[in-house]
Amino acid sequence: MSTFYITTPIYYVNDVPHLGHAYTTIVCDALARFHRMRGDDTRFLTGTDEHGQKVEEAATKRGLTPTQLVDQVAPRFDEMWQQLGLEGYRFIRTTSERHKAVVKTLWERIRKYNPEQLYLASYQGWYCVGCEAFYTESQLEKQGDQWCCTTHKRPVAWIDKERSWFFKLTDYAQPLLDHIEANPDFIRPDAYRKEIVSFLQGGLKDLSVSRTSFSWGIPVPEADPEGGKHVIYVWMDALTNYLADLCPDDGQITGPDVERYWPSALHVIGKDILRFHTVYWPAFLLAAKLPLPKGIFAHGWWTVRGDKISKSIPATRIEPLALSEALGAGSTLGRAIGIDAMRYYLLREAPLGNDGDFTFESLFGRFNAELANDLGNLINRSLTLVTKFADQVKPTRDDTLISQNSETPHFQIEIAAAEACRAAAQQFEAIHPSRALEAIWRFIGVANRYIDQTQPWTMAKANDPALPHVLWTLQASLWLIARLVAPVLPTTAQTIRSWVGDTTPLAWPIPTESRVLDQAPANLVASTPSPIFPRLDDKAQAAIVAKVLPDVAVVAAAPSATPDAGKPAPKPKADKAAKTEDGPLAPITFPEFQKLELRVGKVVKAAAVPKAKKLLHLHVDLGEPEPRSIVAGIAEAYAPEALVGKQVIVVANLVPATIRDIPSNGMILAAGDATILGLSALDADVPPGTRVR
Ligand code: ME8
Repeated sequence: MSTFYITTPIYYVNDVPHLGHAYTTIVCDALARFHRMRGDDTRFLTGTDEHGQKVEEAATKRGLTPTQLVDQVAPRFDEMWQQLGLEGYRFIRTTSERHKAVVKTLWERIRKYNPEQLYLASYQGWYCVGCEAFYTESQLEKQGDQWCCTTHKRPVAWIDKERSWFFKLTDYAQPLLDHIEANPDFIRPDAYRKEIVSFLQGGLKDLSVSRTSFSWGIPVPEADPEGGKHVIYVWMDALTNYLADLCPDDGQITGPDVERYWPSALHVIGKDILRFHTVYWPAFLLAAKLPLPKGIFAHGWWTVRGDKISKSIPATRIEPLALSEALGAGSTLGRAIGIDAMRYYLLREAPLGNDGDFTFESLFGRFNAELANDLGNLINRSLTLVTKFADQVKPTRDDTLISQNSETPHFQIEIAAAEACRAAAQQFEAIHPSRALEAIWRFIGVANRYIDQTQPWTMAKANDPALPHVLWTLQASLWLIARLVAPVLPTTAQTIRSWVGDTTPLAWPIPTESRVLDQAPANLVASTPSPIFPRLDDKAQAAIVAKVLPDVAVVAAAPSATPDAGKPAPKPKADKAAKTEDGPLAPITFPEFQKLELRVGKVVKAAAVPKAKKLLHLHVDLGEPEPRSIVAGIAEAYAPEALVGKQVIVVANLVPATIRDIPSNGMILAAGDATILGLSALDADVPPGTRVR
């Protein structure tokens, strides 16, 4: 039995998960499911990255301690993976004792094998808190007079001579180049291998691996003679998770799970964190005399209208549960089917490694063409035919029909089935799920054509003796398709299996020569299906858009004709805007605007409202004799103490109200919802009461 160990990046807990995080995790889940079906001893790890400046700052911003923040947000990731039905994953948190112990061991091993690999000096240079990374100016871009990070498009911070431990990364350029040359699959896809090779050929600089300007991290396990209090650089800490989950509780990097799984480790990551995984991580491992993982596979980014889906751009924040809920709304199987549809779209639309632009038109195009039409109709037609004739005809395989003539549809579908099993397995193994799906859909196309060619309803009228074989083939094809789609569409697979009465263990079928359908159990019993992927009409599409991205103005119209599988989805009809509450409103005149009395306020007091999770009771100075009492629904995003002293903009002439027995005389302007909420900000200290025009 082979082993297969697959990991996702561990995600920062400065915010809750979005579709980008779900993407990597779903890719790994699909690959893990495939390997389990192949009988491999499979381990699948994900988790959360909880230390570092970024998380510390996010906590401060919300008026929380880092521990409070990470304990609040880390479970949201685990819960999301459970709600998305991810199978058999392990979840690691970098604040766990075992992880911390393993990081300490890694540091000590690096020191032990060559003490000079870690030395004290001082760091000066640019730092992007978003990436938690040090940059030279050549790696940044200039916006106005500020250096900005190319990923976050935000100004980087200058670190001025911070005392730091350095890792002698310089020594590892050549060993890494040698390893990459000897193991061409170490970095995939090939474009990323080439990028890293040229980066290494340019030479490396030693890397600062500790920070002293904040404390939220794992302490360096040895004293600084000058008394500096160092925490280990968050990337050295985070990368170690992949090993830590295999180690025993005492933190030693050894033991049965390390030996069993580490040699097969495959890190699936986004292209944003390629350098950390393919340069720093293997260099730390080489320095600690530990074996390297088997490989790193980097995928591209999902964007929405060209912007990377990210925490910082609210208009791109697609919430995976909302998306799957909305997609499954028309099916009797509900969200579970919506999850399958989302998985299918993510894995099919963009070949792994490439970027993908999320558009509703392509999502709805694929849903209607490939799930509702190709797959849904095949299931429906096949089962309806088999059950319709069940009283007169027992589906029975007839080998003679296959061997007689290689031109017959009976022969062709046998060949196509075996080919689909082989090709899909090969593509899943090579980490090309989109190509695996293409191969499976080719077979679905053949199976649909088989019905058109054989016309079982005509055969029945003519009492054709080949009818039992045709019905058997339809049933066996569904048995096979359930298995082939199972890694990507687990609920669909389970549903098909129950409809054909397949109770045998879910294993990946291995063809013998050019036959595989003959492995279908003899005792399958078909039952009547219900529509698994009902087509999304105009109304359903508009409802999905409104639920998922109310801010997106340009929305797909229903494709007027169903596109064929593989062909690009149709273009949307021009600018058909979703009419949602948040959509554009009718224009107003200037006098109408002037009726709004917007004023600058300063929060002087803030307190929770008893038994109201979302509400805070604020006292806001508007330059009037007494501060105003205002009740605001911002408690999920702000701790009361974080608000005192903040400038806000208040709608001062809102009709007074009483909320939970508290007078509320005005409204605070804010953008977003509980997960990311910003109060309207002023970039200068303006006296309370000043009118905003
Ligand atoms: O980088 N498209 O965490 P993170 C595709 N903690 N994938 C996306 C994506 C998008 N728009 N946005 C995010 C970190 N991802 C570190 C990792 S590992 C030792 C430490 C996915 O929360 C993608 O896998 O910023 C990316 O690499 C990861 O989320 C970044 O997550």
